[in-house]
Amino acid sequence: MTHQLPALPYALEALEPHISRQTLEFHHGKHHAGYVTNLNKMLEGTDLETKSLEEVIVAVAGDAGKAGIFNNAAQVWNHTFYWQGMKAGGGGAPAGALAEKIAADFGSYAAFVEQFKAAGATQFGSGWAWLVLDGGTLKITKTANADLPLAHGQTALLTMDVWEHAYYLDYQNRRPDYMTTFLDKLVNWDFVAANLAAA
Ligand code: MN3
Repeated sequence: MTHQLPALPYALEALEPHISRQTLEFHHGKHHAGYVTNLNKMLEGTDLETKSLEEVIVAVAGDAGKAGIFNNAAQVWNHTFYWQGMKAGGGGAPAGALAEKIAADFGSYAAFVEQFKAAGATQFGSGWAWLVLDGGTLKITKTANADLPLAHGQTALLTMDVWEHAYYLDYQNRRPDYMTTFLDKLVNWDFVAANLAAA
């Protein structure tokens, strides 16, 4: 199959002032689009050409000879997932069953926030911070570069891109400010709750 760049689930300026139109133009229109283009080129004529994105990722994960395919396929998946995890007017503590699950597995929402920010802050260089479901328990993880929970038998519920291209135009080197804004103003908890319910 030919992989497509999915449209953003909101307008380019929808996340302003927290994430600018300019950041989304580059991040979605250049970076995410570039991974889609590269992936399609790499898969052309191979036996992976007919596979779904998830099937490609699982098939090449851990295969050093196919790291280029893994990196581009995973980055296509990661960015599509990241966009869905944000919305205008999002952020703050969730409600309902998700709030109860967070309290049960982390102790409190504040403890979740602390762990999630720590994962993003301690990911040296490029990568992602995640809320995942692992064996029925919520956990915080971080991955380097393109790596993702699907390659580790975990179910992703939420991700935060901590590559510099995600925040540099708006926050320069202040990754902690971007992370605080992501949690306080942008997280789409409806998306996270739906992922948890479907897991
Ligand atoms: Mn990115």
